[in-house]
Amino acid sequence: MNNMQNFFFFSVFKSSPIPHLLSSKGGLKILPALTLFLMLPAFAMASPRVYEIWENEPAPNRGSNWESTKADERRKSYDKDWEQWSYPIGNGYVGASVFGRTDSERIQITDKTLHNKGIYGNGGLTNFAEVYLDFNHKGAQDYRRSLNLNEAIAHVSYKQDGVTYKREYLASYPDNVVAVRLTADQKGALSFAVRAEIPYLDAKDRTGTVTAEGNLLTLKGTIPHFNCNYEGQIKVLNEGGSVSADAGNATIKVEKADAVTLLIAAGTNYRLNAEMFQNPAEKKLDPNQFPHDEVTSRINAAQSSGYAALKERHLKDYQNLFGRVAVNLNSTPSPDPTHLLLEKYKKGEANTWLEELMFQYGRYLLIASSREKSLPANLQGAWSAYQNTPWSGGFWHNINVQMNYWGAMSANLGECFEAYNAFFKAYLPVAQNHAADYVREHNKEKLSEGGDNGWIIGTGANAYFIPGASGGHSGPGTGGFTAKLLVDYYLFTQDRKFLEEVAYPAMLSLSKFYSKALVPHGEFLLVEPSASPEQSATPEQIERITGRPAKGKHFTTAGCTFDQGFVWETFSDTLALAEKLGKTDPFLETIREEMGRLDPIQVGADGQIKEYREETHYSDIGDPKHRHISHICPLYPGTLINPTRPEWMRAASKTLDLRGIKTTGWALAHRMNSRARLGEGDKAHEVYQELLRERTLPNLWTVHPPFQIDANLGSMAGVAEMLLQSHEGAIKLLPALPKAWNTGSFQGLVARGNFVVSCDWSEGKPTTVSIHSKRGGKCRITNPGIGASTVKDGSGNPVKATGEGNDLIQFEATAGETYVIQNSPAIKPTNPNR
Ligand code: FUC
Repeated sequence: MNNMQNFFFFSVFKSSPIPHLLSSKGGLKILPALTLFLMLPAFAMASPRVYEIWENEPAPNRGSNWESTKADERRKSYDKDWEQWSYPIGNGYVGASVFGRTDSERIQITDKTLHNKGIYGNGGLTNFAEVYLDFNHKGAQDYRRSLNLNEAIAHVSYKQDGVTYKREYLASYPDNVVAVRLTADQKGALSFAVRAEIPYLDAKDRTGTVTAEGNLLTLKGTIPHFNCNYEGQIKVLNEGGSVSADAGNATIKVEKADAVTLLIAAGTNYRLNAEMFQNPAEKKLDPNQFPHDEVTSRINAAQSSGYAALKERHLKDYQNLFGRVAVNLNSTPSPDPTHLLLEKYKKGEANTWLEELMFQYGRYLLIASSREKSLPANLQGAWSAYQNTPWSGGFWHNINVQMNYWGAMSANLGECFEAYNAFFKAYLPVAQNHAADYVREHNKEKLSEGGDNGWIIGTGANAYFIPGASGGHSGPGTGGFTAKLLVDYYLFTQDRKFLEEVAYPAMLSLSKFYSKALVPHGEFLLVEPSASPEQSATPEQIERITGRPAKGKHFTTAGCTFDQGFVWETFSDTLALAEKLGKTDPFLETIREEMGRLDPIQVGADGQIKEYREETHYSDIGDPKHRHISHICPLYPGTLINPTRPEWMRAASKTLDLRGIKTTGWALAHRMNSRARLGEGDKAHEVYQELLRERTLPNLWTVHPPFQIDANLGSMAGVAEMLLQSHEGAIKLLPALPKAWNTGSFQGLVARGNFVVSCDWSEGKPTTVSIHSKRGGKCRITNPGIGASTVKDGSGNPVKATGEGNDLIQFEATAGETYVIQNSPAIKPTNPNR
């Protein structure tokens, strides 16, 4: 046991809530060592390992270049240094990118609500501000910068002229400010200037001024497209020395201070509500509303708290979320700076430390970009240095935004989903109008004038706009894709109020829409028009299949697997939730009958899951290596393709083989989760390796390219999915464990039913399993050979458990209780193919 493990062992033991484990002297009662070991993971609430991204150099800042990426032909200004090297911190509302420079530090600020017209004309995220700290320190020694994931604090330290300078940066959620603390080991050593820039003013789609007065820099202005008034304040608080404003240069000068705290707050007049989506551009925001008072009061409150209290509140808030999950893939922390760690990995060096770090980074990024009362994590999370953020920095509903939340529940960050939940509630009235418009256009006789036509959301949404399912490149399956998040949120949390007030009404209503979107084709009911997201077909392919000239590069048809699959998932989920609530709406019988006529999954001549009903051989229509694998959605995040239909599982696996892994970041994350669902641990791991090798930057952001947060968050979900699954009515331990993770442990992953699960394993076999029930109810666990195990509660009392064959054990759990599953010697590796 190394020191760290030792520390962990004892700190866990000391905080053990089980009195009987301690003798009167506070020592151990003599218990069989094995039993003690078996019990540990259940009580490990904090991550014992320090996860850091770090470098020995500041981030370069060489400006941006105009170029296009392969994925997007439009030339854009790419700030590669920002994208590759800066470190992101965030509190859901704002993101800040820290460069850690010693000459002129750059801190780039994004506010998720600040939008201009955007590249599609309906709104787009834009850079809020650039903050600079001019130190003019050149030739610094012993330089180190890092992003500590256990604390969500970025650090910089170095020596200059014999003085050691230190900075720490945090984005506090409870106080909604970014705080930077600067210290030196000699009194009076801190002299620097603080200035700020409103970016892209020369593009003339924005007004703004920066002023300096006393110790306060203020940035304010408007982006006229939505009348978005914004304000940023930067307060410079010195200890020792002096602070003064140079109004002419809009700069604050710090001279000879001992320590300085900078407080940065940003705000706009944006408010998330239904009108935001209902009103035309010029009526979305009140031009006479200014964020000044609110930003001022946040800054003032933070100032009166003082840095120590701010930091304490930040740590308490953040660690409550982050510290819930620990994963150890039998790794050794790397001594290398992150870019080197990544380089070695790219060259083929196995390193489960990086795989673990990346998983925890995903959890970090979700916490930093999606909190209650803020907007959901957008395509770039909460970070954009651009005037026009790629793909408008929006919420893309044909996979990307859903992927952001795939792992929220399983990685024990359910609270982060609140942001999407609020967004959903706000856009619902417009989504209802979209549904009526769709039915009016495509299946008029089914329209209920003034009645309930359900709701639908199309692909490219943002903070001010949601599109309908207008056909084109993605079919209305986008709605079911979205709704899966609501269903899963309920299944994981078992929150009855959410079920009654949000999930069930949403599913019933979406089912109503789908029922109206289905068109009879012989004995079947098919979504029409229907399109498999973004798949592109050649004119020859389209003409051959339809006998008509192609109208564009996308194939619009009836009943592609993506749409049929999500209609099936929606109907099936609606019926399941209705049963939970004892609902007897006659419409439920309608969808039960319609479900039988969907024929969603078809296997083609090459043993593939067909993407289109018209297809015989794989890729008769469409790009054979396309990034989207929308016809695999019934496997993940859907549940229709499951082990009760082994021929479909085989076909899904074959399809993934054919599609390959030479693809974009998020597309790899979807493949990884899909492989996990198939129980193909090694293949899931291979995809994860590809993501790390080919689509990961030195700051561990993932790229399409360009940078998108979805693959960070989607691969985080993928790791959790490899270690624990619960979508088949039972908790499945280590369902897709690759050989590379032969031994390891996790604590705190969550299974549907709100069971918090911890597991140690060795040689691929679970050796220790503990389950904490948050809601009570039946707990079912499946693993080869687990049937003969015994179950004990937190006080060591045996619990009545029944096995069902060799591979399943179940017991009635009490809310708040922790159970330990003691392995039968018969237990086997979960994945026989390993
Ligand atoms: C979907 C994807 C693209 C890109 C965009 C933001 O439309 O097909 O690859 O990720 O979202």
